[in-house]
Amino acid sequence: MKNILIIGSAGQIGSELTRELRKRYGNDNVVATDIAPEKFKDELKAGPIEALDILDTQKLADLVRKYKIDTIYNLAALLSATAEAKPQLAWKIGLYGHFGVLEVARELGTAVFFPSSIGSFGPTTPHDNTPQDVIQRPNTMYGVTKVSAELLGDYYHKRFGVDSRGVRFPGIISNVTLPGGGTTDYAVEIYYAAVQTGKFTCPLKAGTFLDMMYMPDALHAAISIMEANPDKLVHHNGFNVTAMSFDPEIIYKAIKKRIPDFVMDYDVEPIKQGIADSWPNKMDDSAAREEWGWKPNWDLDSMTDDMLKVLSERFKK
Ligand code: AKB
Repeated sequence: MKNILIIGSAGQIGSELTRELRKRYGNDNVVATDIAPEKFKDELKAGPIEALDILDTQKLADLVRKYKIDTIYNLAALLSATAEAKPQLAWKIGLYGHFGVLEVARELGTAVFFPSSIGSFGPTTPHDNTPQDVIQRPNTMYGVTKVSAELLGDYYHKRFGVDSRGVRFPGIISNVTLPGGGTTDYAVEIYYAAVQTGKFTCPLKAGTFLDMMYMPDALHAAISIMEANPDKLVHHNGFNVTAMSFDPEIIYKAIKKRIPDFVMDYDVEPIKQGIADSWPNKMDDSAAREEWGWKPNWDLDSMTDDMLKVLSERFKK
């Protein structure tokens, strides 16, 4: 990777990935784009920024030519619960949008990163130690777009030689830009609530286990897969990657150990609960470990220490 363009730089992953890629590849070599560039934090203005709607394939191609881009990170998406509220828009962004990215990649010879998700699995997928290659019949629009984009990436690789790669992200926990409309958002919100109010109402039931990951590991995954030696890759798109699996009680106890007055109750949101119930409890990520050396660095305890430290500093009374 020499010249990189990110679609969705103002989002939860995009804002931090832009910063990390610029640290490694230089400010001028990473173009930050978003449909809402007014949301860019000031530090993102240290390098090139552009307004881009992912559905504007012509503009994407113009930017790829203008900045001599060799790698596109496509992070544009509606998260799972929002996608259930707006399925038509989720399809357009997730599928038409990604089709346009792959077409630009085919014509102009760029590599592509696509973030698939635990949402690409469905109720008939084995929930424990979910294998890399297994039945994927998601029953959400988010999942339908994710599994379709994985397949499109594989197709463009085989048929046209496009270097399309990607991972299946679990819930990502972070403290720079809040996620919005995701099923796993509770695992971010709980830390903010613990620090700001000492109380949290959880939208998922106790016993709902899901894969999760701290943002530094997610950035490491998104960059390492694109830097991996292509000769070693058997899979290309949709590598399972995970760092931890917990349910609301386990994360609550990890926080309460550090903030003893913290309290949590439940008010289950049926849409989110239904989505979470259809997703794996814990994925097997051995293919990513074997093919490109994936290994997470953060677990629940180290992440909780860091999240609480950063947020307590920020919201100090
Ligand atoms: C969501 O909850 O929608 C996302 C995801 C797991 O893909 N965070």
